[in-house]
Amino acid sequence: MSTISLTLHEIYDLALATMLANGCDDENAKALADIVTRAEQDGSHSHGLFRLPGYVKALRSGKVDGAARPVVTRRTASVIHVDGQRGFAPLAQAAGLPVLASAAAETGVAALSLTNIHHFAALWPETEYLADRGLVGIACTAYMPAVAPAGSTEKLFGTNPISFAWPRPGKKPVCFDMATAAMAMGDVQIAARDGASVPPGTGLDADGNETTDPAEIAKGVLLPFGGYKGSAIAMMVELLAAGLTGDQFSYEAAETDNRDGGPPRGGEMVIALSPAMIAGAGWEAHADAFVNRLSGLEGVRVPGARRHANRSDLGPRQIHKALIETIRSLG
Ligand code: NDP
Ligand code: PYC
Repeated sequence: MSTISLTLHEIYDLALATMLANGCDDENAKALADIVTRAEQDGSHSHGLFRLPGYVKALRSGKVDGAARPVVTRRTASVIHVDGQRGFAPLAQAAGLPVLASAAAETGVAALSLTNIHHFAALWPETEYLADRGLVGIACTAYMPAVAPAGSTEKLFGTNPISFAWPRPGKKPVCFDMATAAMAMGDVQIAARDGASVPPGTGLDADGNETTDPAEIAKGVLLPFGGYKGSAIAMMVELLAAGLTGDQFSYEAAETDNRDGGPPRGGEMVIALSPAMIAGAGWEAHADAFVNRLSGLEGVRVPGARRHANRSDLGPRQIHKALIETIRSLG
């Protein structure tokens, strides 16, 4: 694979310039460039620069308002809503997460629903924001139909990611962030681009046959991870991200989306819990003993550890050359 070396500053500047050149105002462009750069820094390759062409398509088609100003409403002491006003998710999250964190610190538990947003990123930035403030974070969002529920070969669920972060004061949080599909569509697309195969059980081709060819899966369906168990979690994500926020289920998003290749409109649910208020004094040491027991087992690493190790490397990143050329042509 041919690559180009870019520093984190160059990645940020490229993302910022591309968004500004395609209709984002300063605030939206900066929020997006930040999310893209942090994804590349952490090695979340399928949700960093790889997503920029999709963001640009959504701006150019007029689906997304690059100058959107999210509106935050605190409905009760612990229920917060952000209307993203048809913008990309990062600015809406930046507006809502501080309100969510202070509500959870006051009341012990708080929920943030985001609607009218276009989410195309990883979810760990939301949950780690909360964990960095001593809170447990849970976030999920739906997408467009890509995954066949267990028992079916017809797609209904999105790839429906869910992230969970547990705070460890003075240390990096424990954080998982995963599609409920056997593999995120972004990673399937990257495997197809790079001529790689994917593990058996990832998806089916357009005729419903098992295949390890990612290009065939992109034309067919993904499978949920873990059979009916992952399917149940994907269903839960639909209900939390759409049923509970009031925004679109994945199948509804498919009915209204203009198919420009950018992120559809949808909702996101973010929940914050205060262990200090719920478990009380000593919660840090109690949970830490568990995490240490877990990570001390031969062959085990805690989720998030790979990203956190990448994060501490501030050197240049090797980015797919054709992707950089595509992005530069959009600027
Ligand atoms: P992965 O399968 O690569 O990883 C899922 C989680 O498992 C990560 O937290 C990862 O931690 C952890 N993990 C991986 N390997 C191990 C291991 N050997 N031991 C312990 N933990 C491990 O992610 P997915 O492909 O499912 O998802 C990739 C990204 O796609 C996510 O960030 C997700 O939010 C995003 N996505 C976004 C969507 C959207 O609509 N916005 C839709 C679908 C996906 P680590 O990162 O440290 O390796
Ligand atoms: O990788 O499946 C995915 C995805 C969908 C929306 C954003 N990422």
